[in-house]
Amino acid sequence: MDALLGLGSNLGDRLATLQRAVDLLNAQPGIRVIRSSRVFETEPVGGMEQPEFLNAVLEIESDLEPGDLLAATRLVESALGRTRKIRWGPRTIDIDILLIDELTIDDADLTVPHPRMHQRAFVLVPLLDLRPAPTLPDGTDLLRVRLEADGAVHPYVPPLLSS
Ligand code: GSY
Repeated sequence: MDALLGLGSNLGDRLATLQRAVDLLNAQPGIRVIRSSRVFETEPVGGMEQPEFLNAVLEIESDLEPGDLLAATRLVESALGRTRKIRWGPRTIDIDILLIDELTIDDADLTVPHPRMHQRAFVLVPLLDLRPAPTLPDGTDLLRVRLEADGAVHPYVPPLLSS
């Protein structure tokens, strides 16, 4: 299956962390990173005073079941020092599953499409690098949605490369 992952970091060496996340994801059995969007520097969303984020979106190919894909992303987050303390707080790395093919999943620990992806410029702008006319499985045209979180989003560096 083909999936899109959202990456974000706003603590430590943010760019090195995103690159390491790409490399660790690519090294997971059953996951191949296909390509990355550019990396954007983005205003924090969620109301907390915190450093700016770097965000990117990755396209991956995977033969894992969605639950196993989630477990793999959690493993990579842990390897990069992510702890789950403050819900909207700063973090070394955040890896969100945005879309998996045309699937809709509503489980206790995994909702796909990601429930807030269509409201966030820090997801939608990088996503446009990979999907110029993005739609949700229900047909929603993501170019026509009203953003609730449209803080500043600036290109920072070219796409991440996977080794
Ligand atoms: O949901 C991801 C973590 N996060 C972010 C983020 O990745 N980027 C920006 N700009 N704001 C954020 N607020 C949270 S929470």
